[in-house]
Amino acid sequence: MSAAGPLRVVSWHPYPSKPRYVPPLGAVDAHCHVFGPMADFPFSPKAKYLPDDAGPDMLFALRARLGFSRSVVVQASCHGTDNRATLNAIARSGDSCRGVAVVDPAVNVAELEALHASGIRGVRFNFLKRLVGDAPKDKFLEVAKKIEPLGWHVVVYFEADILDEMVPFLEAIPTIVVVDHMGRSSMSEGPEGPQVSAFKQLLDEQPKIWTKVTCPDRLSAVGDPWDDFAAVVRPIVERYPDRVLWGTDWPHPNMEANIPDDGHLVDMIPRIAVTQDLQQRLLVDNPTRLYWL
Ligand code: 0GY
Repeated sequence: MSAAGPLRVVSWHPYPSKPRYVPPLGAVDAHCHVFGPMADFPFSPKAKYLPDDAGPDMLFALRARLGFSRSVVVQASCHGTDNRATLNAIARSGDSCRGVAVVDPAVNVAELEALHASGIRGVRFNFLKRLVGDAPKDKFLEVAKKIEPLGWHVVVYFEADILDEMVPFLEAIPTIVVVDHMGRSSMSEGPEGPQVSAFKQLLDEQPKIWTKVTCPDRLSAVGDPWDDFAAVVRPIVERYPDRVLWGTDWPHPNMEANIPDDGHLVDMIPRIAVTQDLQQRLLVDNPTRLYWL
């Protein structure tokens, strides 16, 4: 704690490089966040980390530098169930953003309809103990049933060690389910490693499950240029070309070390989606289907 209050952490690269890879027209960054600004949108008293402000102006400037035209803002755990910072980013984007909210399980239909009118198209269920206090599966399933009539989907964030216990829960969700960061499967074990194989089995068994092929910075054991990530993720994109999304994860919550250069993240795209057709599906067709139709 400093004289000015608790330390607020900067988790993003100050000068991201301009990527060499140029995304197709209409490319979507389907996983990013905004933090505050805190003066307008205070963080949750239950937040497990206190980031510096990273608001919509910064997001839009980075997006333009990286060659993307649309973004999906995913409500970060530090804002709890108060979605105003996410809604502010969407409102200021001129229809170029959609959002994924975190809601109280007691949310009612009128509140969900208001979120829909503001650009929300999904809810996120977070199972990471270091980010949230509890993750009540029964309550989450009630929420999933409430959002189904709106045509929304569910985004789920969990780590590979609880995949087995997640399977029946994921099966019970009546909507499309998008798993963040491939369920944080280990990249160091290679494309046929036990965690990646178990995750692919889940995708084979449940065709409603999509995944975000994101976060080499979080998942790689070898660091930038993240060769282990490229080796594992390319076969996933090729096997499930219509069920994958890509995103920067900017402003990279909790990345105090190994903060990625966002330009390098974009340069990973042609290594995991090696044809123009795969890139078009990953960056344009799939996210457009989920968020803009
Ligand atoms: C991510 C990953 C993380 C954090 C959050 O909501 C969040 O705070 O999602 C993380 O710390 O792994 O997807 O942004």
